[in-house]
Amino acid sequence: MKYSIRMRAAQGGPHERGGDHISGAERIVSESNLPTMAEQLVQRALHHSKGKADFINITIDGLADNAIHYIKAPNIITHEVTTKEDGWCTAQALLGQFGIAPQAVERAFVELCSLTQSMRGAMLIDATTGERLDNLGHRGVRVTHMDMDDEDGTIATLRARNLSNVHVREAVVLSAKVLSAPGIVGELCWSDDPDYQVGYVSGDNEYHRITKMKDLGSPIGGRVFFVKSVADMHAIIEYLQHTPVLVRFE
Ligand code: WAQ
Ligand code: MG
Repeated sequence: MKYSIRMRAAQGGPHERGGDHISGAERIVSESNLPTMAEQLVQRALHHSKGKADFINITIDGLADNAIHYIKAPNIITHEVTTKEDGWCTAQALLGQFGIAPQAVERAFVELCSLTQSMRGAMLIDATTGERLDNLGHRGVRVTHMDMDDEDGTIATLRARNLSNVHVREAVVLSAKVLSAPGIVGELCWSDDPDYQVGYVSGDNEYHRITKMKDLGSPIGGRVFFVKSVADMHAIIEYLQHTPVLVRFE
């Protein structure tokens, strides 16, 4: 049996009482690795560029072996851009290639750019009409129960491609799960970490890193998942939140 272990941290009290989100992370590990992992996640909550957490929640739940889905990581491609504006143009063109309608792409950028604080999860936007489909406001839909299948192998594979930071690993795992959800055709993301400007778009089993998607120093990030008009929203949200997924890198 494996365990899902998840951390969320906030400042100014718990998220549900209006605290500001500082950091969140999760892993899927064996029983023997649980104590070490709990410590690592607490350390991470306490040392974050967004500030000092005064609320930290750790949740652990057991996963039946036969409940775990194994999926492949998308191909990773990096686009070097010199300005945020170039980054947005690159992102918009790629999302168009994934079959997302211009008004949906437009809506996603408008929504992300009008945030005055970071979301904790993602907005679901109709890939044809651009309509926002979840009604979860600032919380959005949080994807959980995911990790790399083979940590050492994954780190080595990514490092060989000069992709050694934790942002990349976590974002590729999340995007792999999102792209494997029934009815999701693509994603747009940039980080809420003030010192991290890289963002990405994904679709067609590809993960396109774009080196500048926001201004340095901005603590506001977010994600949009683009959903086919005919999709079953309940099934998508259930999968994103509860189906345990391990991602294999090749
Ligand atoms: N489920 C749904 N949305 C999430 C989740 C999640 N588990 N985690 C984060 N988000 C949303 C939330 O709105 C955050 O504000 C936003 O994404 C950014 O989260 O170099 O670091 O963890 O290839 O700050 C992408 C590029 C980095 C990596 C993304 O996101 C690379 C990043 P962060
Ligand atoms: Mg962050």
